[in-house]
Amino acid sequence: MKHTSTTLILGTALVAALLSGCGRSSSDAGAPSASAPAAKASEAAKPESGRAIQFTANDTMKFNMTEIHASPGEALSVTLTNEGTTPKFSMGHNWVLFTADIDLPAFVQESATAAATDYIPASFRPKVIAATKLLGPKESDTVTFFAPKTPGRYPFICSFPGHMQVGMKGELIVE
Ligand SMILES: [Cu+2]
Repeated sequence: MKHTSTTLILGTALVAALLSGCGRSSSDAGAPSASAPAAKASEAAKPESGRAIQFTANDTMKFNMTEIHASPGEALSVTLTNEGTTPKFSMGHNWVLFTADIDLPAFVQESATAAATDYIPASFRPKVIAATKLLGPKESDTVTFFAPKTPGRYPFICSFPGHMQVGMKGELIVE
């Protein structure tokens, strides 16, 4: 598992690709997965583009913003970039936005064992408005969605185990 500095970035990307490939093929090879169709069914219609919002995360386990604002039903395009250097298996980050009625303590408890689905348990998918992929170092992902039509405060977190508890959380305020 040692890389020279010249091959570190390529190696990390390769490992990430292999890991995600393994995850996919092992779930495909096993019993028919209930989570994939369920996740699709719960996804609402998506806009083709939206107002760009740039999030960053790093090895200090902080988002660059803990509060964002939107108007009801506004199309948003949220990008998360992991600027850290620690490998994904020990320091992955994602950005997960929930409905206002999410039971976060229950989510945190269940998500800790949901590594195979990027720490988003299938049972909580109906409460997820939008979520990026789980990102390793120097990776980036964009998710485009409509803000809720109902004004209110919608929590977002990083669902990697332990990260919400140390501050990787915030709110989308729809007003
Ligand atoms: Cu994180």
